[in-house]
Amino acid sequence: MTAFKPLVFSGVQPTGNLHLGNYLGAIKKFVALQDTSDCIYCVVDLHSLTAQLVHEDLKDQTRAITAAFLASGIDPRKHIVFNQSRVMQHAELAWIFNCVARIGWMNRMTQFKDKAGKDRENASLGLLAYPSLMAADILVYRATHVPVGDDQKQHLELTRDIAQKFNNDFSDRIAGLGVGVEMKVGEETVNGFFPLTEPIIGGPAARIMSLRDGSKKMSKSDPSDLSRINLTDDADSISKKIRKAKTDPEALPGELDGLAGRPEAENLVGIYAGLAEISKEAVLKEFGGQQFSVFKPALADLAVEKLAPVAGEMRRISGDRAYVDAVLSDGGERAGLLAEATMKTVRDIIGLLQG
Ligand code: AQP
Repeated sequence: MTAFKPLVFSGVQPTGNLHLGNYLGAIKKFVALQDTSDCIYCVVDLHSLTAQLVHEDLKDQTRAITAAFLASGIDPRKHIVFNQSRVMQHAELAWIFNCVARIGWMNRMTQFKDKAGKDRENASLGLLAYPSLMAADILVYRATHVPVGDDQKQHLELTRDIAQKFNNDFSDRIAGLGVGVEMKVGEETVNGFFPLTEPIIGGPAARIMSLRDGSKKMSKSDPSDLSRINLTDDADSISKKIRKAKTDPEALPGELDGLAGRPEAENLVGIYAGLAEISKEAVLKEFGGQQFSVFKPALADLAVEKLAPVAGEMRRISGDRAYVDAVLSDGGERAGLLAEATMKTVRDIIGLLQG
């Protein structure tokens, strides 16, 4: 039985300063996966248009995210790093997926509901169709694994739904052209052109929450800078933000159960665990019974120790704009070849008249 070749794909939007949530929830995983898989990492600039259509500095923000990838340790020679808009096949496949996916599926997305707010009728069509473009980003490479934070879980389920519907709708043509790959869906073995991509989510830092409100995720678009630790923050800012982070008056518990109903405490413990690459249980073993007056300085020291080298590298790499642009251009060319190979077959499957 042939199988899909394992391939990792993920993306980050150039919508502002990267924060600790992006770093622990996504980028650190990108770096770790490089040792075991072929990886494609993309700055998803077309996606960012759903947040803000007119950008003063979209090019520089795209370069800044690229610099963060490289500074964190992603190797652009062994893997592929590029920005989405260079490879037009993403948008082409997204259009096809717009015709495969159902409006009801999009309407159910919690990210759409959150971002559209009360005035949904006035939200852009792009915001509604965001998950369809995300599915295209992944499936134009027939990627099998996607490392993301927990907030993207629903979008990845939708990516699987789109792949499955495409495979079903075109099953005869896929079989006729002999371009299907066998895969397991539950108990059944089915033949499809697109893989049912697996999310890679998990660990203690899959969803880092705001430092000001343990019920909201840490986000680039939160108006309060105190809510997040930016990858570009200096040591003083990191320490100040952790010192001011909202907590409760109790000491840290010795066991995980003791964090129930204490979202801010749980968040800080998760951040420590993510940075130290240990479990939350191990953090509580060390700090159980201690007050935040002891835990917060230890967390601040750890955050500075882990983030300062990344921030320094980011500054150095950002200073070499020609290098960053060359990485994106080279990555775009390599990604474009892979994407075009997929699209040639997709056009055949659909029956579009080709040159
Ligand atoms: N708080 C978080 N905890 C863990 N992972 C997170 N991610 C984002 N926030 C957290 C993960 O980071 C990757 C890139 O995210 P993105 O920039 O493409 O999109 P986003 O999820 O919309 O990020 P933000 O920071 O919340 O931006 P805004 O404020 O613009 O919406 C993804 O893998 C994401 O899961």
